[in-house]
Amino acid sequence: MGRIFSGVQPSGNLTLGNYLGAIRNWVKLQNDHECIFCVVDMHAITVWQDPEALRRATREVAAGMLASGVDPKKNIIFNQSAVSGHAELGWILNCVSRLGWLNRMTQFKEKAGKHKENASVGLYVYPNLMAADILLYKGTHVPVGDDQKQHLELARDIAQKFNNDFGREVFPLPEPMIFGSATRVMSLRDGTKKMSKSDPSEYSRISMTDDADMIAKKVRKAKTDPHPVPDSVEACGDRPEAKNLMNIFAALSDQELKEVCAEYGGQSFADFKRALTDLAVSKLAPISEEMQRYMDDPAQVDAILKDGAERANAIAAPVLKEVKEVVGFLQP
Ligand code: AQP
Repeated sequence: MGRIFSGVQPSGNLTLGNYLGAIRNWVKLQNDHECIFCVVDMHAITVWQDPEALRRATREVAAGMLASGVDPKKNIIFNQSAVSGHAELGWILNCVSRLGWLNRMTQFKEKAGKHKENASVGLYVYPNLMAADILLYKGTHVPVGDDQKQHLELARDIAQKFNNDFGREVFPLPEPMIFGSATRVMSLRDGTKKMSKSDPSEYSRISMTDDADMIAKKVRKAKTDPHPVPDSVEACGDRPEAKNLMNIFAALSDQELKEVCAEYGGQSFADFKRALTDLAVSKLAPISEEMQRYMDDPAQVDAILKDGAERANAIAAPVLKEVKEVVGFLQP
């Protein structure tokens, strides 16, 4: 099996969505794959980040990975801006990617909102930088939540066009790896919207740093409907908030949604929410305690990121050299 690349933006506190949709799967992958896991700080600044908050969030995301069980010896863990090849290849790929392709990206439309002319150019070309992140390491597999599938398809288009334009098979076409039922965790306030770090409502998400009381409060306040817990997957159909809570339960307990429906179907949501709170606290509290331990020792986190950046750069440098050669850049 080839090489895996994946990343998380330090754009706020890690959420349960980041954990279930990404980081938890990385822990499973690390035993039999070569993995590069990146805190993508250059992506984070496509929208405004307070510099001090960015530094803190970068360490916190790294701490979240480490506390979840991502092993910095088996894998490479680093922050994107520490390897300049991301920016260099990003520029080259800006010149390969097409405006028409970027215009189809739904995430830009969602994130830029109504006033597109006020969005940063970086936000618009973000998918090109994401392609560079993967291709800089000739990554072959990318574990992503299904919200990132469109960007990954674009990365494949860019890789293919580069190879065609220059008549050389420089880049492999990276494949998505999509995992189980909770690949898309939805907002606790609106079951049709993704749970996000940057959602203005704190009650829309469970953060990986939330303590037991906060988790209980957020689950209690989570939106549901007046009906009892659905007793089958079909009965979840047009009940997005109910389905989301049950999907979260299923993912946290490593069960199928249908098993959760069979166990809790017909009960009140008040009872189900109590069970969900207990489960979420039992799974997340040890991680948040370990995260805190790392956050209390920033020098340790920085040393892990520095070591990771050196190892990442050792893989990236020859790839970038090859790309520059193929493109026709003189290299002193
Ligand atoms: N709600 C989610 N459900 C499942 N997976 C999710 N991911 C994010 N949210 C969910 C997955 O986490 C990885 C890292 O995501 P990211 O930080 O690079 O960017 P994002 O997808 O834009 O995450 P957020 O939390 O929504 O950040 P903001 O608010 O800054 O935009 C990805 O693999 C993603 O699929």
